[in-house]
Amino acid sequence: MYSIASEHLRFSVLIDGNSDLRSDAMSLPVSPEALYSDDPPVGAVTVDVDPFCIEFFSDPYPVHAELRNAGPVVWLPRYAIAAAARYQEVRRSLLDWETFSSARGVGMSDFARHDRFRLPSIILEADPPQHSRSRSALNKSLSPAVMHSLRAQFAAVAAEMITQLVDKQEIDACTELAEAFPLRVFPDAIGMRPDNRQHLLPYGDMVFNSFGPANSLFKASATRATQVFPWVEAEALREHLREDGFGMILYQCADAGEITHDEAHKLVRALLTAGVDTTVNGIGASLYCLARAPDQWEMLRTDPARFARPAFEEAVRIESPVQTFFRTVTRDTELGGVRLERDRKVLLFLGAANRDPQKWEQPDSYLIARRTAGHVGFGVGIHACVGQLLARLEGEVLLQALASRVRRIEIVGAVERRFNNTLRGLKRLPIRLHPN
Ligand code: 8QM
Repeated sequence: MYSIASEHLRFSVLIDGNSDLRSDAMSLPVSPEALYSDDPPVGAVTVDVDPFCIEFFSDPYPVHAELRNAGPVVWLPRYAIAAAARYQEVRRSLLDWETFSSARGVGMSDFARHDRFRLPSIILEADPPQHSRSRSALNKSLSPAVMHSLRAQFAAVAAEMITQLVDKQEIDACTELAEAFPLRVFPDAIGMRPDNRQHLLPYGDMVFNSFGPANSLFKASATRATQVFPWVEAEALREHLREDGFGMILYQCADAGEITHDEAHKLVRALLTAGVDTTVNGIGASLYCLARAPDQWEMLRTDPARFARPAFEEAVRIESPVQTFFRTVTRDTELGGVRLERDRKVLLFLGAANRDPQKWEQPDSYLIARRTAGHVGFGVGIHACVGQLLARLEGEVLLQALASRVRRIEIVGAVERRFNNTLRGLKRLPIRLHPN
């Protein structure tokens, strides 16, 4: 057992031994990884794969197909957990928040049975009515009007960055573009102080790992990043935010009595947690897709103002930077004809749903002119990404700046993947930028 050195974290992290987890699972059949003692739902086909290991992350698509083909609900014996990988069932569970609750955590562990890794988020890990209050405050801070006010500044930063990188010619698109751009514009827009922003990335890496099992990926990122917990909490304080940032809008909602000041602080923390790694991997996915699809790059270049946004959206569909989330079943129900009893966790494969051939034509092709409506890369229903307008704005202005100045992007070295229990993306993408 490993405890995080932060007074804000009252819960211990289950890193070694998992003794607590084991204690309520004593009678268990199952593998050492399993948190649960549940039996498979009747009618769920067993698929003995590990969707949280490096081998899977390196090429998840054959396994996604196996999971979709096996049935509407499958059973993963290694974790003793039910899962859905087809578009229809993923979408249905996301839409039915009353039956498929978020309040017991959207990771593998169930807040009602296991220790928590961090203080629960009052937006991600909440149901109505708490969720509704948090959500309406966040909606104000991330409103279309606020997004409109950010566009010119984002576009100016994108243009400046691309101009510098074009001069350099050979760059790592991951660190120098996909990470650098969000790390600059997003904390600026929130109104965060300039120092130490690079800590947001290992922090996010740890939180997104924590939604999976307590495997070696999670342990490694937790060891690296635990010290940043108190730092993130401090950054989210009102006295550390600029008056003109959108983080302050949450404190203004508190002044107006819509939420408490403590909730405002927690929601700024949520923005800092959810807003960086996600857009980094969305932009990274766009660059990776465009670098491998010269015809799509050419189409983007014919009209960057028109195609930049759809090019980003299609990358979110096909790469699905957030690959999975869990829900907890609150009442006996049925999913795709399979009975699910209350208190079960269900693993939802957003990434597999976004490539389900029952829903998508040429699901594995990156096609920027396709209709992407209905993809679940940002989720759907009451928990659908509240920052999606901001994510799209970042993706759009960056791709537009790139496609306006660059004739060709060429991969010039070994591409390396970054492995995370929830996020899909790269660590290294060496490219040459051929200027117009
Ligand atoms: C994921 O802390 C939070 O509220 C939070 C953390 C991660 C996310 C969302 C919210 C979905 C992007």
